[in-house]
Amino acid sequence: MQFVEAKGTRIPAIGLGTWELRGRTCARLVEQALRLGYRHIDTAQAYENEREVGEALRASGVPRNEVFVTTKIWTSHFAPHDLERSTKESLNKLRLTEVDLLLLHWPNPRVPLSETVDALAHVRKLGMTRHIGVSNFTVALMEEAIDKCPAPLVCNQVEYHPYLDQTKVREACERHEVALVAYSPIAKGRVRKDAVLSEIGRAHGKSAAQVCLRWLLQQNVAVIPRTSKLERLSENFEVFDFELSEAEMTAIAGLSSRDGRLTDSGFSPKWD
Ligand code: 1BO
Repeated sequence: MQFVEAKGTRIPAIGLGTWELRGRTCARLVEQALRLGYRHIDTAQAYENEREVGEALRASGVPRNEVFVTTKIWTSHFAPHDLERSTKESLNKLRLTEVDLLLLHWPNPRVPLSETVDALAHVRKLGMTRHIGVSNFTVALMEEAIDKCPAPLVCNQVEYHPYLDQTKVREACERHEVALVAYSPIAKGRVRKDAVLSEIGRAHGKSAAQVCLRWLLQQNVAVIPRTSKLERLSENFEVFDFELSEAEMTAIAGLSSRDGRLTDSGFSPKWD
């Protein structure tokens, strides 16, 4: 297993994303992923599947201390007491005493960031999570959070794939020793039909999706591809036995475009 390291924290470089997976489908995929060797599962309060993730974790038989579990607090729970209460609720649903990483899911300008990061550091101190971080934070917001948080922030989880240039966020993460975790790393399946990725894949005996994941891993980015198909779990995991050349890395970076972002909303910050 390869890891992405940040401030002494080791995050398994590949995990299973569970956004939009619900009920039995979610539980089946998480359990199977763990049986296949995945050791990093990503969930969130907003995904409404923490209960199923916890069930799958227990059903897999994989010891708890071998799996890196991330969950995220939704923005409506950012006021200090809410944050602690909703973290307890997440742990109850997961039936865990602590998670490995607890993230603020999106920035919320309606609650002062200093209060929210104080509360986040507090639940870490209480032992509800081993590590803390943020998600969907721009460089400026991430730097503000780092500045105001009394405990180390180890991760910024953002959308990242070849169609979306995230150089600024990636470089800021490097500067601050924050792990970048990429969600939607295969652009919700769009990379599968990409001519450039497919051609590079042919040279390595790999699929376009595997090339795309490899491209991220070679930038020291952790990836959490989501799939609803069992057969894709192993495909996404088999990305550690080949290496992209400098020229291939550059060709893939050239696929980004101004309208490459797939996840946006009325409450998004002004992106970098
Ligand atoms: C709104 C969910 C984005 C990915 O976590």
